[in-house]
Amino acid sequence: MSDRIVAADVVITSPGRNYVTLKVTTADGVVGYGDATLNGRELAVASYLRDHLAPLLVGRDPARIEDTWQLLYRGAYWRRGPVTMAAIGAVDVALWDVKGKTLGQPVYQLLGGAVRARVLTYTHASAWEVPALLDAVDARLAQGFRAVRAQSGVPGLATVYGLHRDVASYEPAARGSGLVEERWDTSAYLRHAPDVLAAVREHVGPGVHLLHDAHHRLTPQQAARLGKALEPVDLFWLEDVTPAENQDVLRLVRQHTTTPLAIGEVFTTVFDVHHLITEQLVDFVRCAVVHAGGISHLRKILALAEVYQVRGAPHGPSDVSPVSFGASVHVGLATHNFAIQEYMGYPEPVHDVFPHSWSYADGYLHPGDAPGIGVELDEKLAAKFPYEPAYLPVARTLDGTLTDW
Ligand code: CS2
Ligand code: MG
Repeated sequence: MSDRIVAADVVITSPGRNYVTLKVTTADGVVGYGDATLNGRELAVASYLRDHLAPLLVGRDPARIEDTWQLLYRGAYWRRGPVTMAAIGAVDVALWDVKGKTLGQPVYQLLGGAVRARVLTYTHASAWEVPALLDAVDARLAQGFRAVRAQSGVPGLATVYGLHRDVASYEPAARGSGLVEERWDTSAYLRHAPDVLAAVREHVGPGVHLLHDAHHRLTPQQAARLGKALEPVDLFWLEDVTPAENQDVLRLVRQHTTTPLAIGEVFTTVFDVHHLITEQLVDFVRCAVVHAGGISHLRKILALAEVYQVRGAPHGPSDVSPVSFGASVHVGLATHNFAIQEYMGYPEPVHDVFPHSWSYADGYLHPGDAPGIGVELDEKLAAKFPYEPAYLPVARTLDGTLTDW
């Protein structure tokens, strides 16, 4: 192939929340898009791409996806980490997009073709009080979802990560450059959460998959206790029980509970999760296309996971843009041990800024059959939504000690 990359541009837009998109253009005029969004650290990845990777990309053969990945990963000397891996992920997805468009095939065909008809998805139901939470779950079931993540408020606490007292939505990043501080009390949460989830199970009956996210806040003992207390609820998974940099502690959790565990949204390479996988410390690995080096690297993580009967369940909040969300659904359709895709949904203008071939129907997703990833960027519309600083809150315990959010 004599075609070359002639431009690698970065577009930052904020249609309800911030997104960083890499646009790769080839000499033949083919355009590929990759998502480089890193919630709260968007501009660092934009600079990494503009200042350090774009000069390397211009003049390269876009067909050499794996070689480019190796160049960007090994060639920098500095490896891993979310900024580097999100930037490499954006390049990787943009090149898969170019390849698909060049060959006239949706990316899932290039990954070996469909292994299932559609990809199971779960969404969020969040509310401060239990009755409102049950209503939120009902609303999600009415939309056809068969799997729902349930989060509630905690008595005695004024705020809980991602929850709004009056709005049944979950969008943890607050616009504005000020730091938002929340108060957190794990004991109060542990006293309340099992009853909340039991009430949800009782309400929906046995046929619905229920999930819950503990947001990295528990000690190993607390995680074990919670997992055990939730066994009658029959969760699809309990997510991020501990700050999982110290992965050995999960052995203790495993010894005490059969509640399935899911971890990985903050991990960026196979080297960060291989222990979780090979020691079978989790049931689901949650690395996202965007944060784990793109389609090429996520496939390697999932290939390792397959050997150990660990299944893929990529992170899919609103801070994963429709571009990498689409890429994830292609991977989901073509990867045997892909279990479920999180779909939190997007603020309305996002669907217009990123017109996409992927679609949701009746609890499932499909990537569509447009060549490439099937997600475009309306640059004119994107320009109407300039970047606005937005940050996740931080949490302090009742005595004022900074804790895991
Ligand atoms: C959450 C995320 O979707 C999830 O499971 O943990 O919403 C997370 O809070 C954000 O992606 C942080 O950027
Ligand atoms: Mg999570």
